Amino acid sequence: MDSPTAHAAFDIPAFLQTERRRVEAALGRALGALLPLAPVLTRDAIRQGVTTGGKRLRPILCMAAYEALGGSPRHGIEELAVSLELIHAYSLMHDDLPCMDDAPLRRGSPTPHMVYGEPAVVLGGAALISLAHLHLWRTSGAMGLSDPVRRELLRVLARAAGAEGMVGGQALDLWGEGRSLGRQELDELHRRKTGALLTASLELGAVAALPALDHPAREAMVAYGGAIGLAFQIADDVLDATADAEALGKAPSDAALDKSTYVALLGVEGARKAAGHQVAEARAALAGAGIEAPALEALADYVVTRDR
Ligand code: GRG
Repeated sequence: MDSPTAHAAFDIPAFLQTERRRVEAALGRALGALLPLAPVLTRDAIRQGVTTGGKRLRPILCMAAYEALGGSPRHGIEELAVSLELIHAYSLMHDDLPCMDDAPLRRGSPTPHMVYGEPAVVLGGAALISLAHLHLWRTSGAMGLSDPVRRELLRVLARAAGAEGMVGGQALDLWGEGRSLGRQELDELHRRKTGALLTASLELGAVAALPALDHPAREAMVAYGGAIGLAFQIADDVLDATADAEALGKAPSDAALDKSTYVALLGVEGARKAAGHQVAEARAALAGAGIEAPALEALADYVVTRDR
């Protein structure tokens, strides 16, 4: 999908490659510390869910927000940021279960329950939720953040992952199967299911970097996150409708699951335009707060131009 605002000066492929390496290294360290705390039955499933592929977008956004707001890359933000990836990994492990989307394939590989069985994935996913929060608590302490800031970080992650956010969105998603949802209902579903954790990624970076919890730059990051969250989902629907399972590395499609999508509602071109509109809103949120962040601007474009 071409973005009218594509950022020629910023080398997004090189940036993503460097940042992914940073995230993968921190994920390896996190798993080294956390896997011994998980039941033996769940360890292989957790390892597969966390380490097999993935764009690592949520930690990358968190690190980019932190650094855009003056946080130093030397302070270990990537250790904290992988808490988001642990929650994301659990959500995909559970999302693929037979009682949810019943998906055999993700990221080009058989899903963890196909390899290790449902009990390992149900329990491993559940273990990841608390391990992610424990990891956030430990890493924010190691960064030297104050206790009020650390509590706020935990609150942001817990709210985004839970009933008000991703789990609530997933419930709306299941309820919506076989129903024809309108634009407002679809936006609400995806603000929660996909958008809440993406927004929390920006917010965690902002809270960790800023000198005050009520700093206006935090609101700008939340607005940017909300806009790219919707853009991400609209782009996902376009990819789902226009690329095949092999290219995407996942199955089944939204159509096979009888889900409402932005493409069904707006058509492919209408959905592309709507995604572009959200990207413009995301950029406006940064500009309105005077935040200069070439990486975040380029990431907003990447969200709608990615091919998987
Ligand atoms: C407790 C059973 C139970 C469920 C918990 C499963 C769940 C609630 C929520 C899942 C919601 C969900 C799957 C959200 C993610 C939506 C999404 C667009 C995922 C794909 O994200 P990418 O493209 O994935 O960033 P990669 O593979 O790059 O990591």
